[in-house]
Amino acid sequence: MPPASLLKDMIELPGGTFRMGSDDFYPEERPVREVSVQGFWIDRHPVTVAEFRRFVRDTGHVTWAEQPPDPADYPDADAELLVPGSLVFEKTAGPVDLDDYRNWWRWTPGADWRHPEGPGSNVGGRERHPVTHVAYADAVAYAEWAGKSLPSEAEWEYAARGGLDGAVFTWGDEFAPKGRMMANTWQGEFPWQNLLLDRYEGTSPVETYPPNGSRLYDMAGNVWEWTADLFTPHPAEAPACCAPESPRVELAEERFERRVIKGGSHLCAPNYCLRYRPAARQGEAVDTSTGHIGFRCIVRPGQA
Ligand SMILES: [Ca+2]
Repeated sequence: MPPASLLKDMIELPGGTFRMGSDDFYPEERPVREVSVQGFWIDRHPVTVAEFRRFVRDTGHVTWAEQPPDPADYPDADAELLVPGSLVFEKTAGPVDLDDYRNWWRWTPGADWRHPEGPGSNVGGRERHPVTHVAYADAVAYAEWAGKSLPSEAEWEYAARGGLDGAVFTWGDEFAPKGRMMANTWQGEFPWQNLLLDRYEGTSPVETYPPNGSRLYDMAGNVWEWTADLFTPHPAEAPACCAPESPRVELAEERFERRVIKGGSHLCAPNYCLRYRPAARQGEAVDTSTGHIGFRCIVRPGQA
């Protein structure tokens, strides 16, 4: 049994068997199959800015986005891209070609977890928001520091379903039951018109919306979350909409492996990316950080 201090703000889930994936939405979620997981503990909410700050203060960790890239990793990249930075979402003035995510993702030198919109921005007042602009290695480093692990995709999806086997959303089959917004997503026409029915344009404080059946918060929307699983491109994969590659990687022709991210984010809109669902998945290159990806950790029995 892990020590009580480790399990603070974590929820214990018994092992079980569930239907993973969906046949009703995007190709990369298919097919539905039965999967079993052992029991584990999982963070009640995504790792927050305040929690990540404690980790950085304790370890001196410098995130991937804050480090100058090794030119050897990006032999074809322009010199101007070989500086610390991250991808920042920028709302457009009107409708744009949805097939090209460069229309709304801006490579932004100086953007990192403390400066989510780039130099001049800060996280003041956002201590309880999920940390963002973390690459896969940053999530792994945090988990190791905390004595935890990143979940597998199956563990993450099992937790997200909260006992509602086969449901479309983590709370049921209806997007807004009785008009109630259940997650921080994007209402309106992405990427230019945000109706803010859920009140938040960017990230929101964790635990703003109701928990799922396992008392877990933000398992849908707000930020995508890294999992430990390698992402294998699906033969009929839908275009990567929410997992932009840094322009450096695009030039370097995918030198970095992709890991599965889950949960959807505040940028997921029905007209573009209906992915605030437990079955939804994308593959993000491990060197890439953005303003809409964070993570949470688990503890497996015997780990501590
Ligand atoms: Ca929103």
